[in-house]
Amino acid sequence: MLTIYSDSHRLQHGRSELIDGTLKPCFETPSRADMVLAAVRQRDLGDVVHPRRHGLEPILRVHDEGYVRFLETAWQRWSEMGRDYDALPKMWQIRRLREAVPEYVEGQLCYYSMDCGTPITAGTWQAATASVDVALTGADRLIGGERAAFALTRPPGHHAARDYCGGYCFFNNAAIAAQALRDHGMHRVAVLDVDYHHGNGTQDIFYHRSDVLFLSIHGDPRTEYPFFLGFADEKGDGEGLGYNFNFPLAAGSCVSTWFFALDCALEQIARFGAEALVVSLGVDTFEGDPISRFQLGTPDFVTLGARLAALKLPTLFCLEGGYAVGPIGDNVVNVLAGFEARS
Ligand code: Q9C
Ligand code: ZN
Repeated sequence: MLTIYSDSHRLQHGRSELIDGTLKPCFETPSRADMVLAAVRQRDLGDVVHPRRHGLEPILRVHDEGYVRFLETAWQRWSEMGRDYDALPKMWQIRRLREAVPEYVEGQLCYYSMDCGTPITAGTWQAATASVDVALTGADRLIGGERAAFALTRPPGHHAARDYCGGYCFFNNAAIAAQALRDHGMHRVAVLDVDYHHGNGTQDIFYHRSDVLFLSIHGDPRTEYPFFLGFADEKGDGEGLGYNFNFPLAAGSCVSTWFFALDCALEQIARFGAEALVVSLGVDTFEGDPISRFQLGTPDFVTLGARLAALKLPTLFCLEGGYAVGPIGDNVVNVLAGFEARS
């Protein structure tokens, strides 16, 4: 399987994250992508190519223009005020506060963020746009007739909605790629999110649409991030009613429970008649993940890949989460190798 990768991911390197009451080094690090790339090479998954630049147009197909312009200018405006540290919000536009977009950069940072764990740095814009290009180059390959591609996207994307960042995500790589597949003649596209956390951003983007089916298997938001979305009764709205499926599972759920949910999701994808599949591939479902609580073992990821291959669809994998840095490469490549073995 072809891998698309860009070194620009390294430009996103946040300093710290608030965990258990103290500032700790960010879990979402450049070493994650390095480890995945090393495993791709070591296990001879296939060629590794650089992305082609696609510009802002495909991003603006799913993201709000004000939000995109904010991200483009945020670091410049933030550092002009003499700040040399990561831009993180300290307040949110919660109930009964003004809804207008603030003018000042710090107010905008609060307005366009969902949490305080998604640092904007000097290199964020470059890294995030390169990550989108990685996903879009993968989509190009599918449009060109390839069976599958692996977009080694970092920073990840699935928590980024139309007009906010969060959960280490700035642009929704998988959603932008799914939209690009639609725009290039694929009539029905399914996005399956297997990251431990609910793909709130992707759900937000496609919630009112029937041409893109969204399905997510994740830790129950009653106890897990992102808390405010990802419940089973969210089924889509308007035209999109019946085209959104959430499979929240209790934190600590066992492997067979997880695979049962996967089977339910795959059945829906087959029923939908998808012409292409985008997989939001987070491996933070791994038993050793430091911030998540499912129990998949490294060999289980081979099974996941094989089950996905059984759909017989052109498939684009986009990397999302996974924070056990040592095993992340094997876990990701196991999915891709499991897929290839059954293709
Ligand atoms: N104690 C992705 O996997 N913080 N994002 C959780 C847990 C946010 C994860 C803190 C987790 C976001 C792409
Ligand atoms: Zn995650």
